[in-house]
Amino acid sequence: MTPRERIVAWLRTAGAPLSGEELARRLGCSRAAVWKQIGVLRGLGYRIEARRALGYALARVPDRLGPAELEPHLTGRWRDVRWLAETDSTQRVARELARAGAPEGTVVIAEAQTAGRGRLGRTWHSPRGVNLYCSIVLRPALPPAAVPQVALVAGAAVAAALAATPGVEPRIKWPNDVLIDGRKVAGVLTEMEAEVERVHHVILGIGVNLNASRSAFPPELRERATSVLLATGHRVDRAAVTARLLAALEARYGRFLEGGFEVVRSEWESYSCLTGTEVRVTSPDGEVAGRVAGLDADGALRLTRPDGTTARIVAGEVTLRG
Ligand code: BTX
Repeated sequence: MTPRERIVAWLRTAGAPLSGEELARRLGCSRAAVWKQIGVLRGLGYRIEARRALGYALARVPDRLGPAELEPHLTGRWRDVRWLAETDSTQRVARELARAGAPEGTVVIAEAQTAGRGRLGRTWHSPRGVNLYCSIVLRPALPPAAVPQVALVAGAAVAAALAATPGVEPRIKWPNDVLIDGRKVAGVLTEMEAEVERVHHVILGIGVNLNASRSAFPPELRERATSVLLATGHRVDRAAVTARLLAALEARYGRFLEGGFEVVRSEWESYSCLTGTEVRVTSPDGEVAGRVAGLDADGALRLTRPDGTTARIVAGEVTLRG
């Protein structure tokens, strides 16, 4: 954490005002330097009151997903959060950190993205200050072919984290769209660098629409996208939801690395909106139609074709029939 982030974290947890002298002692700097940092924090939207003879007290924190705002909510071990007011794509930033040796669990969060990425070259619309855009550096000891399972694990974690919000019943559409009331609320993207047998790193990107209003989406998305605010009528505490999501993900990812996708499969299936429905899947191998039977132990989608035979789909786009 930067000195400013540490000041915020201390003021948040102190329970009583902290003197400039105490803050200077903790930071190992002068009181004048503390005063300067407090001024910068005020400029960033923190309301810090100076109580005579007592010290500084934090009256209000801005709605932001920086390390200082997340810290009180974090429960897991992934605590290295790199926050950016704006970037092109957190995927790009996380990839550069990974190439420079950032450890597993390094999290990049931006308040806005100017070139947010979806899968297959698509765009992820990323308006400022209302949603979650994060990328996490992972270093799983997996063969490259197993990496799509990481995205499924992430989909289950997103659904579980959202399900904890009253009134939200998330569903997953294979492979990893998360929907509320049939509209997309979150997307997951995995990008990896690997050799033939060994993964160097996976950058797991997650975008979740939290407090976006209808007008925050471009017209072409308004019928297909939603946010927690739009679905429930209530704004969420973005920092609390983000921390819940990171904890949900870390727990499931750990279980997945130990026991394989099988240990996450039944939870994933409990959120699936496709089981039993008639679908058409477009994949690199062509088009298949059938009824969704479920997921295989490796995360492949199992379809029962009209002639009763089974098809296994490892990648593709699903559309509902009928
Ligand atoms: P996807 O390819 O499944 O979804 C992209 C499609 O979803 C778009 O073509 C559009 O139709 C629709 N869409 C675009 N923006 C939104 C939105 N905000 N809400 C709902 N629907 C939308 C899913 O790709 C993977 C998305 C990952 C996004 C994260 S954000 C943090 C990280 N950084 C980054 O650049 N990408 C990831």
